[in-house]
Amino acid sequence: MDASAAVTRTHCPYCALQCGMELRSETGSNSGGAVPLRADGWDAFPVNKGALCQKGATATELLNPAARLTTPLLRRSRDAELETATWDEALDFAASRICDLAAAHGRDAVGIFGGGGLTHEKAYSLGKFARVVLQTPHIDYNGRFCMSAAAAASQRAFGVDRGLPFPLADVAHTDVILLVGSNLADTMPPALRYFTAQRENGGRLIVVDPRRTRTAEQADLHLQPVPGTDAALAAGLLHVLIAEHLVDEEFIAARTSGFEEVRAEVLRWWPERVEAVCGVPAPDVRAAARMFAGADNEGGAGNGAGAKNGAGAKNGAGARNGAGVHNGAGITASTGMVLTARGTEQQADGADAVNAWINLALAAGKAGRPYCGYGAITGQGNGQGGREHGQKADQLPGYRKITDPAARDHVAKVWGVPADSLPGPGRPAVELLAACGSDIKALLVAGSNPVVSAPDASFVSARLAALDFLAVCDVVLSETAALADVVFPVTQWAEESGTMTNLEGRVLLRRQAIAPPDGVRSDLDVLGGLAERLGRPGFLTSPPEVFAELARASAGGVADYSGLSYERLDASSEGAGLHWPCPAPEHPGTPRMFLEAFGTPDGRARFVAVGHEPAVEEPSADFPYRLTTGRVLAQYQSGAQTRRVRSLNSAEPGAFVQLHPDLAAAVGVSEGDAVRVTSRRGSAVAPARINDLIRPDTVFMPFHWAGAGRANSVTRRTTDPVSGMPAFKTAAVRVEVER
Ligand SMILES: Nc1nc2c(c(=O)[nH]1)N[C@H]1C(S)=C(S)[C@@H](COP(=O)(O)OP(=O)(O)OC[C@H]3O[C@@H](n4cnc5c(=O)[nH]c(N)nc54)[C@H](O)[C@@H]3O)O[C@H]1N2
Ligand SMILES: Nc1nc2c(c(=O)[nH]1)N[C@H]1C(S)=C(S)[C@@H](COP(=O)(O)OP(=O)(O)OC[C@H]3O[C@@H](n4cnc5c(=O)[nH]c(N)nc54)[C@H](O)[C@@H]3O)O[C@H]1N2
Ligand code: SF4
Ligand SMILES: [Mo]
Repeated sequence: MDASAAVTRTHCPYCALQCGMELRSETGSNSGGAVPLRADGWDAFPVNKGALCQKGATATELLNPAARLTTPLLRRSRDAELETATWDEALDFAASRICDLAAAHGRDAVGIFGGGGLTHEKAYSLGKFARVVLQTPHIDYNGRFCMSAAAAASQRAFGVDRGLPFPLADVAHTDVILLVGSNLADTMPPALRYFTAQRENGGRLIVVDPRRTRTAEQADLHLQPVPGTDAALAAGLLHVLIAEHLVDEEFIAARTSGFEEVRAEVLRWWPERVEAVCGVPAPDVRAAARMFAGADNEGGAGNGAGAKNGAGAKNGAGARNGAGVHNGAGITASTGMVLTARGTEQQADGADAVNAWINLALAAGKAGRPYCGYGAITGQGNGQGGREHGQKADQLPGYRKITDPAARDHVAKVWGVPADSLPGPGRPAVELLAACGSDIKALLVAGSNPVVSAPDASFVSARLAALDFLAVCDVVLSETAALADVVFPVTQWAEESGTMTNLEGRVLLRRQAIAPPDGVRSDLDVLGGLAERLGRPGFLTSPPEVFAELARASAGGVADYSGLSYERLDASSEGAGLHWPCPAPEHPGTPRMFLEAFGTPDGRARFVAVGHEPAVEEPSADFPYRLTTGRVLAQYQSGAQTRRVRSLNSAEPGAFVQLHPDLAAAVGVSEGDAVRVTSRRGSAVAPARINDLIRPDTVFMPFHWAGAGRANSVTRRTTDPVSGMPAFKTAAVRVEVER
């Protein structure tokens, strides 16, 4: 915060909603001086409009120096303990280990594992550091665990992956929303208001989740499938649309390709068969399909049939005033959205499952016009931006492909290196972690805590321990940092400036509000310091300069940021940000995409014929139930941050196993008993929470904790072949009382 300003407007350190917040000095309060700032909602910021969840409201506790690292740590030999070190010692040591290991085993023996919570400047610099300084192909990041399936599916269907191709506020004006595998009442509480408003406006909500969550409680219709069977369920809904002549033939003909293959594919998914596979009653499958098509003659958010003529007026991209409304079969004039999140995506068939849902939206004509479309609800703070500018194994800035010669030329010019010096694609996250200790000898981790959050975490911990060298940049001594040879204590969030892209593709400036504690440096300084020692001085470390270079590198790419700058983001209508693509300084940004054409070469959205056969680990006599995993409101991700915030920890102090009373009775478990959940990989133990909000054949565990309650000791490393997404959300397990 500059001395003259009493308030700094910035954004939350956690999720992809990137709620606007105002940070005020706490001087004179009874905080005891430990946390110098207080966070309040920023009323004018259009996404959260002043609301913060429990995590955002308490986020300033993360700034308490007592909770965090303030000096580099060094393990001088493999058996030694971590000791404090100077920055020069830590950087010298790391650079010499990287140098020695690359010399002995080749440049490909060094890898980087990044994070979707990092600012653009950090994520972009990690990608550049890998390709230019280390010259290794091996960089990937935790977004592979988060966004990869939806990203792959969107690219297949639309040619572009922008989580929501419309502002979140559009939800409130949409007739029917199909919300699949999202518990946003807990994971993005301030977003719930748009869904509440949608229903107040007469719209309807269908939720698909094996659990009756607080989100599902809001729904007009809740489908509770067996985990991992979403693709079959989506096929069932589409089957009903076709059987009952509810598809929008006019839209399909005008705006899409590939429907015939999909029509043939879903013929075999009649509702009774879907019921047998997914456990969703056939009448509910029919009801959901009719409701989604707007064919059950009930409700509607009052803007169907082009009534909402203002629809196009609000969007920057030359919209059509409701002209996009197709009257195909007479029913598709209603508006609708399909929104997915991790429940349907973190599956061994994650990308196919998402395409199955997109197929449904396209067939119903609910895409490419106002208040219609498919969106993925991005998770991490910069989950969207973190997947655009080169942190991904196969990617260069601007959402370019690293295998595309033109992309390589363009980016190499910006970086001032020969195009043929840029490595090719590396390995997706699960493979990268699995190669540690074999092909990969040295790894730099920034912005992730895979010891808690990676699938089959015991295996991953063993791989990390088998490395010759592990360096971790973090704010706190996470479980992963505790395994490292060098730990760099870095600045975070309100202690630095940076840019983020929220779930709507809105690029935001996260303003610095406070000076970092002594002894702490930015991730950018760590990379700059290493680059210098590795013979590449001059690596940019100032966030606005890095952003300016990123903007140039992205020019002409799918995610074109070249019209953006710190000055513009700062000034943009009181800091509300600008939506990409934004290819020129005078370009207004693009809040709504696809109204005229989709992002494919022919402008048509593609139906993707997917298999629909559930790719789950089937239960067996030894492992008769299914485990699914996810989140609770008061903890965030691996818990590295939120487990250090007092009020959050008292709200959710530890792991638990949610199970249905019937299952509890069958295995002899009572409320609060320690329950052991065991898969073919390993087991976790946590107290039972018994309620009828979950299917009787399924147990649920949140994944925020290390130790005995670590859910990822049980999950599997199987990944979706299309995207590399791990199947976090289904494992066959045994459930027992722990004695
Ligand atoms: N409090 C909190 N908020 C967060 C986070 C956090 O850790 N804590 N993390 C942020 C991040 S990075 C992300 S990615 C988002 C995630 O946000 P969400 O996707 O909303 O979160 P999850 O709890 O992982 O999963 C959502 C739901 O999927 C359901 N589910 C499980 N299996 C299946 C299935 O087979 N099919 C379907 N349809 N549903 C299934 C679960 O029961 C769960 O209720 O949240 C963001 N916000
Ligand atoms: N079983 C199961 N496992 C899951 C999931 C699930 O649903 N079920 N969800 C998956 C998903 S969607 C995600 S996104 C992952 C997330 O899991 P992780 O990748 O472990 O994410 P975080 O816990 O957010 O870790 C971020 C780390 O970066 C640190 N950090 C914060 N700011 C900075 C910074 O500016 N610089 C640096 N260097 N570090 C910083 C934090 O202190 C923390 O240690 O978990 C995945 N794992
Ligand atoms: S919803 Fe997300 S961005 Fe908003 S306050 Fe909560 S954690 Fe922060
Ligand atoms: Mo995520």
